[in-house]
Amino acid sequence: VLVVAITLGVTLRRKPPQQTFKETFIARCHLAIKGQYKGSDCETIWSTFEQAYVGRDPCKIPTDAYNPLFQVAPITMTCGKAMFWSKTKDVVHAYNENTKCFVTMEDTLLGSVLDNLIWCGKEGSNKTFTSGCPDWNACKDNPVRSFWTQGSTKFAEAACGDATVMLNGNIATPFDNSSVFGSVEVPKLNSAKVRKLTVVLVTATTPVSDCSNESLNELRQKLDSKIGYECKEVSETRISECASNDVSCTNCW
Ligand code: N1C
Repeated sequence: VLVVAITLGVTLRRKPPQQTFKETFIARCHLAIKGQYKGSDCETIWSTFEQAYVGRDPCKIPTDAYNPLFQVAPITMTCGKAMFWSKTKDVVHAYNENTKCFVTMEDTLLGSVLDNLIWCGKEGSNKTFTSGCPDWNACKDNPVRSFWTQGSTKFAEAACGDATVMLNGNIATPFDNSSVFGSVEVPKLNSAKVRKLTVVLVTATTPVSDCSNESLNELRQKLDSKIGYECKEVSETRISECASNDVSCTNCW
């Protein structure tokens, strides 16, 4: 009786099987392909992705390891629609999900598949791990950081026409030189393709910084001098109004 009771107890307490990393990857990939990327094959994308990091020291994955991946699932872009962000992810995605006015890295196939995920490999194993992986800053060449660095490089290189970035006006330094936006994307904006960068400085009721903030001067200096620059302070309230009502893409700010 005791053995039966224990066995039953253990069985009942066992958690339902979790979706594996691969299953999440494939499921999200199918969703993305349904939306817009017809023709891509999720199994091919998965195996190309995996080859970048499986069986390798998770601190020795250079950005180039993902080049084959970006070849099978390239970043595509509509001119005038690129939206960059830094420390404003939630606002940006809440706004874009409703309005579809802009395209962010997470709207690309690979960006939507890998958003909020963590992965790495291990030497001597052919598995994908989702815990025990190096943190963003633990080592530069980790699988997650190298993916976003390479993806953001390609996303910024693809930008054309007018580009927009949402920065956070509720912090003292809205432009952070060491962020992905500051260190990877800004240097890749090419004046042959990008006409202007508009900073939308998103502010709460009592803003901490405005368009005259010193860090935004740094941004201007870092930007190719032939690219135009404009900064607008826009309240969070206004942005959610634009997201919920019929405010046209060109009329929110
Ligand atoms: O370092 P950040 O922001 O400036 O990076 C944001 C910037 C965006 O413009 C994106 O194009 O770089 C791109 N990007 C992503 O798309 C992305 N999705 C998820 C960079 N990082 C991304 N992540 C994760 O968010 C990643 O794990 C990294 O650590 C954060 C970056 O957030 P941030 O500092 O607000």
